[in-house]
Amino acid sequence: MGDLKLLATLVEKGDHLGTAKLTRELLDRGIDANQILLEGLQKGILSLGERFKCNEAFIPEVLLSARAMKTGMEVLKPFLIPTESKAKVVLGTVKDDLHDIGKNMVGMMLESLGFKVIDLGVNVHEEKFLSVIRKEKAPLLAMSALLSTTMPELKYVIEYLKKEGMRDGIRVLVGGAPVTEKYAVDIGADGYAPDAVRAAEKATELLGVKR
Ligand code: B1M
Repeated sequence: MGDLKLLATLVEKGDHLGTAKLTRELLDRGIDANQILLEGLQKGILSLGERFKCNEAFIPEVLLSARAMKTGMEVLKPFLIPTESKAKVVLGTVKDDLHDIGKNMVGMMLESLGFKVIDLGVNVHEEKFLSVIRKEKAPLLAMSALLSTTMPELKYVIEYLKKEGMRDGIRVLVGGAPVTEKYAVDIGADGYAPDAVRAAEKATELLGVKR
C-alpha cells in the first residue's frame, strides 16, 4: 500500500512530524497498528540502516530517523496495548549499548500481548537487571544487544544471575541483530527471537501463558 511506503520514506528522511501525522491518519483509516509498525515505520529505519552501512547516510541522519521512528511508535502504542496485564517482563539493552529502537518494538509487542513491561532503557548493567528482577519478582528477563562488541554482555548477565543464585527463578530471552539462535543456546539463554513479533510469542511460550 502506497501510504505505508510513504510512511517508511518519512521515517527514512527523519521527518518526525510528518511521521506522527501520517501514522495517525493511517490509524484513523482503520489500518492495523501492527501493519503500520512493520510495513511502515520499521521498513523506513531498516532502509536508512542499509544506506548507513554503505556510507551513504551518516550518524546525524540516523539520529533523525530514529527520532521519527520513536515519534511514530508513541502514536501507535495505545493501539497495541490491551487492558489486562499478564506476567512482568524486565527489558533492557545491555551495558555499553545505546540502541533501543528494536528493544522498544519488542516492548510494544510484549505489551500488545498483555505483559507488564518494565523497561530499563539502554546501557543496563547486570546489577541493575538483577535488582529490578528481585524487586519486581519478574519471571522473564528480555535483553537486547545490537553490537557484536556488546553481545557478550548477554552471557555475562546470565552468569551473574547464576552467581547470585537467581538463574533458576527466571526465564531469559535474548535478541538483537547480531544475536543468533545458536549463540542464545551457547550462552544458556532460554529463548531467542529474530524479531519483535516472535519475541512476544516466545515470551508467551516460555512462561506458558495462554493468549
Ligand atoms: Co548503530 N550500529 N552504532 N546506531 N545502528 C548498527 C547496529 C550497525 C549494524 C550499523 C552498521 O555498521 N552497519 C553497527 C553494528 C555493527 C556490529 O557491531 N555488528 C552499528 C555501530 C557500529 C554503531 C556505533 C559503534 C557507530 C559509531 O559510533 N561509530 C555506535 C555505537 C553506540 C553504542 O551503542 N555504544 C552506534 C550508534 C548508533 C546511533 C546512536 C546513531 C543509532 C541508535 C539510535 C537508537 O537506537 N536510539 C544507531 C542506529 C539507529 C543503527 C542502525 C542504523 C539501525 C538500528 C535499528 O534501530 N534497527 C543499525 C544498522 C542496522 O540495523 N541495519 C546500526 C531497526 C530495529 C527495528 O532493528 O534493533 O535489529 P533491531 O531490532 C530488531 C531485531 O534485532 C529484534 O527485533 C527487532 C525488530 O523486530 N530484536 C530482538 C531486537 N532486540 C531484541 C530482543 C529480543 C528479541 C528480538 O528478545 C529480548
